[in-house]
Amino acid sequence: MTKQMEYEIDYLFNELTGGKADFLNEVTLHQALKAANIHMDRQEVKKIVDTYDQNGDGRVDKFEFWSFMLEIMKKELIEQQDSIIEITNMFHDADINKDGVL
Ligand SMILES: [Ca+2]
Repeated sequence: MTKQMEYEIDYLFNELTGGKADFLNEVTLHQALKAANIHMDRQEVKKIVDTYDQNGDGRVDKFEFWSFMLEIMKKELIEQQDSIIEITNMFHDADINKDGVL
């Protein structure tokens, strides 16, 4: 977890809530997405809120938003590492005489 990531999550949360609330719900998320030109119907927005909302109060508070974002970022990090391993393997495959040079 870097300071940059912390900043980005905080920034995104404030963007979505308009800095006016410490939680998101179906209505505020729907408005935020619309403002960002992302058009989802209420059913889709509800699905997102349900995914974020861990204690089932119909709201996504900052803590829930954080843990969701961390999961996404971790997944992305793992995918990045996977592609590094893939590239390394490709290098080893192409390095037929195994002298470490192509
Ligand atoms: Ca909640």
